[in-house]
Amino acid sequence: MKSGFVAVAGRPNVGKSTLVNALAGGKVAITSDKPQTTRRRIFGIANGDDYQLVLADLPGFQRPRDALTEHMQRTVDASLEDIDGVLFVLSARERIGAGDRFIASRVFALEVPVVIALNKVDRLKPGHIATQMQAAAQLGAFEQLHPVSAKTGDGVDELREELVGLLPEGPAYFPREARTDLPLDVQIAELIREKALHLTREEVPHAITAEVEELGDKAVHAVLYVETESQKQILVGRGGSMVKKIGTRARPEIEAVLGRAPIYLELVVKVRPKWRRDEAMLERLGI
Ligand SMILES: Nc1nc2c(ncn2[C@@H]2O[C@H](COP(=O)(O)OP(=O)(O)O)[C@@H](O)[C@H]2O)c(=O)[nH]1
Ligand SMILES: [Mg+2]
Repeated sequence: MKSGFVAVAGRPNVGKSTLVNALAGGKVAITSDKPQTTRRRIFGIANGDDYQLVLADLPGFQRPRDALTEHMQRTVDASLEDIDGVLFVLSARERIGAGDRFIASRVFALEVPVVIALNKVDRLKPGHIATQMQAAAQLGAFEQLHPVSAKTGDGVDELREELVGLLPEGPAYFPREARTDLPLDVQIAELIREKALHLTREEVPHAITAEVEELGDKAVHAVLYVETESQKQILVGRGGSMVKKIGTRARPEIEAVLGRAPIYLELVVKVRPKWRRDEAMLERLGI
């Protein structure tokens, strides 16, 4: 069989995580329109009869500002070693410019095959897509360029086939039914963080992290951490309305991940000043 690793690179918000989910055939990575949604490396695994394609969804390239972003950048650098190819994702909805060229300079220097996905082509005019494809083609010596929509699934099967074509002969690195390498408690914490990200804005999303403290048969105890008392007030909401909403949205997805229902979700909000600079906390979170 064919098996191997493909790293997914691209500017923030171009749809890397959404595309990894589409390629893996199910949700493995959380998504949002907030920067830094993806904080750790997540493997999305696409299994076929005769292949196992492991996609590494990564945080964006960035200049480290604190321990969190430094860890994230280290993750990116480490994940780019020993890969069989790169999936370079661009957004057809935005100008292809300096940010994409910066990432192109990194990925084409890796000396592995690069496949470009021009994402978000849903509801775009063919003329506009053609113009963006021409701009994308200037970025470097790519293998193939695929217009896709991670949202509708258009072009995703063809892209998957192309990526499988880059893989060498090899063993299955993960169980054939696995879709991700994340442990269950981390998957659940990520789902909770996603719902919190969707409901907050400005500096609050950056200050949120989530942790599962107890994962039982029928109950999940989880904590949402923020850095300040005022952020906590926002996440708790009036009379607890916000944290309740986060829980209500997360619960069905948690039940789907665990494959059992009903699950009782106990969710509390705690302040942990400067957790983003706290090496021990980052270690505990596995970031
Ligand atoms: N219209 C459209 N939106 C998309 C598509 N793929 C992703 N998005 C949206 O773009 C935003 C960023 O997606 P995400 O996967 O988190 O981007 P990442 O930062 O590159 O991982 C989210 O709001 C997604 O719903 C697509 O194919 N079409
Ligand atoms: Mg992402």
